[in-house]
Amino acid sequence: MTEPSPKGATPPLRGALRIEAADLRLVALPLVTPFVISTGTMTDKIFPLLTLQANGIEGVGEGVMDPTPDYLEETIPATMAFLREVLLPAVVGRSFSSPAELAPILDPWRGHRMAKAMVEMAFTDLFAKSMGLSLRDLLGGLGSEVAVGVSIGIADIPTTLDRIAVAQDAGYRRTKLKIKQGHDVALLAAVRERFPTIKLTVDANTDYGLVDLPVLRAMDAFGLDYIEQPLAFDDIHDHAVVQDALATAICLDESIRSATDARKALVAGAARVINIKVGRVGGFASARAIHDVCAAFGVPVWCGGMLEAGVGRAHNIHLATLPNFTKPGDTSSASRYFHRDIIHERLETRGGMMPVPLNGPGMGVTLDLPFLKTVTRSTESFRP
Ligand code: OSB
Ligand code: MG
Repeated sequence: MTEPSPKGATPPLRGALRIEAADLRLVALPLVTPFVISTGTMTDKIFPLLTLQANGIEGVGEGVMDPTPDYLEETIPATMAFLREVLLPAVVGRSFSSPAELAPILDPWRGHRMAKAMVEMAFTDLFAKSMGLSLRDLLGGLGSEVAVGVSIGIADIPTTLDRIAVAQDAGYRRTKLKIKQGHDVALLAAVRERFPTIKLTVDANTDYGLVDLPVLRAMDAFGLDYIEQPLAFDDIHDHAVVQDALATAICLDESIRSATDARKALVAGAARVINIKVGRVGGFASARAIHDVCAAFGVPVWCGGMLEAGVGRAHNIHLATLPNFTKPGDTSSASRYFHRDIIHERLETRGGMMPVPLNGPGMGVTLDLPFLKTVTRSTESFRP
């Protein structure tokens, strides 16, 4: 650090973090209950986990892509190849003095926001740790807990009613029901009969089209807080047509991957609520920019989830401390998903509130390495 630099060369930046190593793991955790949405069923949570090391500190990022392109286009095999062949060779051995300095490495490539998010989240965690700050404080969030609800997968009506009762007893602040064609209006009628006043939303994960406008309009009768992503993942225009025809707010999830997407959607009137997932949108900087665009439009946001294990769950909770996260998020107790998590800390709600993990700087949770080893399918190490 203190050696004189050769004439003309840029001296190392003060406080720059030189990435000495990266480890890319593929991890599989069985789910407590299979999770069914309109596009398919998940029985195991399979995810890539990236660690970056610098100055004896480690930052971690968890990927949210699925094995197959069913939620969005990105997949685990494509992510692993992109990280292995392109992003990690460009990051390992290089120095960065802030997360913003990753932009020249990440931004030129098209798409792959979930893969880019892994690098950005791992480095942001590392950077926050190097500054002795929690992710919450680095981001400028407030408070020591965030309000959360549950996302309930598709099941028959009696099973769904039982699951809602369990979530109500646990104090969750909102119930989101996964719906699909033919599993919508009758379900909502039964739920409203038993739970007339609970805060209720639905998520179609893109199962409907403009031709289904009569079904979507029928949902106006159930006092939903919003209808999440009824139409295609890559369609903002038709969501504006539907939003115009409905009393209920539309919330976009899959369709929003950047602040530009959010601006276009809000200018077009395609949504009145936006779901932000840090792992979907390319990392914290993008999540924050979407948050800010929505705030400028007076549009509330909430923090979604992808059944994340402890690392991704912790990142989501820190993000949700930003002030325009005014609706309950999906980041419910880890024990609803997993028998055992990959971190030492237990991310559990109390009365519908999730405590922000502040057990140390950065993401505030620590990897349970012996357990992680038992659920790791492969590990690849990158050195300069
Ligand atoms: O659309 O929000 C979604 C899970 C997997 C894929 C997509 C979605 C979801 C959820 C679960 O709704 C949210 C969670 O509990 O983490
Ligand atoms: Mg969704």
